[in-house]
Amino acid sequence: MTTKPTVVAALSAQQIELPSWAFGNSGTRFKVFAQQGVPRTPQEKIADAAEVHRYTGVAPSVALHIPWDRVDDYAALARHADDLGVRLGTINSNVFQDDDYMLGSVCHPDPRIRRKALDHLLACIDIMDATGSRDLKLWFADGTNYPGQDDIRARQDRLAEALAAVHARLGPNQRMLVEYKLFEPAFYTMDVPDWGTAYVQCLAAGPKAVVVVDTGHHAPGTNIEFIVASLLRLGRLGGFDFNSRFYADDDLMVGSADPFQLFRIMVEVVSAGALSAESGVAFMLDQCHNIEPKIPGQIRSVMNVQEATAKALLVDREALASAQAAGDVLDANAILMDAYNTDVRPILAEVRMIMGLDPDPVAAYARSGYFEQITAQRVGGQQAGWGA
Ligand code: PSV
Ligand code: MN
Repeated sequence: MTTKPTVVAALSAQQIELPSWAFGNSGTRFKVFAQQGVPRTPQEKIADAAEVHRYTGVAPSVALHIPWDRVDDYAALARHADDLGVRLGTINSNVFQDDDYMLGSVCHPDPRIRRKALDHLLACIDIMDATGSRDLKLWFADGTNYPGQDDIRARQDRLAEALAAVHARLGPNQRMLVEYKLFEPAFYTMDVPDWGTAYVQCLAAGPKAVVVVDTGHHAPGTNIEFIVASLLRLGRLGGFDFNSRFYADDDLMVGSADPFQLFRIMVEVVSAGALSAESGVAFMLDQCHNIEPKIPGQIRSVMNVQEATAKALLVDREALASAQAAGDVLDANAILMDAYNTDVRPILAEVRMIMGLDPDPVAAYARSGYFEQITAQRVGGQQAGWGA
């Protein structure tokens, strides 16, 4: 049975990366609602992310999206993060918001557009060199809307060519995370629609290419923990983009729509020994807070991941293994459900107090006055939004 000190140690060592774009204004294609105190610059986004880390203690890095977070001096941005007690994390490449990319980026039929997209990906690695980031995240909006629109196999070849070039440019301690998505913005074929395609492309690209599982990027009913278990077994799970979905790529707060699914995913992670930072699995949030305040939304999301993790750590592994070996279906299932049904909030409060934090991060943030401060200070200028 996992002992309490082991659970406490694992929970205090957990690291969850925040997305810079969670702090900007966001919405749907129907409306983006502006909120008060929203950052105008990458520096202000990092300051907000640092607040989430201040109250949770387990969110020490911020992912950037390029060009949304473009600055002149990335080393200076990394120092700014360091001054605020956090660091820059994954660099997310953006080859989907330029008119040139209407028919795709690295899979585009025109070699000029493919070259332009590849140059952007390579420029993102230059940024990683300056920020000290380990991971480059690659998500391609590439695909087709109509049967016959383009050659499916040729597009896979173009993708493979680009991924090989990116792989060749990576430094010894850098990785590329290939993200898949079932549909949207293309509706007939996406060029990386599923984990199988991502995995096959990673295998061809080389050992530094790993798959990232965005929990919102699957068809309803998909058994995501099976995918997670398979990728862990194959040594190609690079990380997660966590968020929740009811319908499609909703980007809601992780653990809000289906906390049991998040628990089942974390059970696979814990059972494969992949929770620690050294395991090479990156735990990132990829969310937008359209109608809720953003900093508390991120704090709540981090806490939701912590709760699912705590429950996964509480699974009595030895008892589960015996029940499984004995073919005791009901007992095995009951052992898992016992862990899921445990109220882990007291143990997480204890973990926070051991870490010198307030046991209630949401209340501590609300009391801090930070929101009132940014609301008063961030007047004028252009608020950041999805796309800037
Ligand atoms: C695409 O839907 C995605 O999940 C990718 O990770 C992008 O980089 C991110 O969302 C942008 O919000
Ligand atoms: Mn994502």
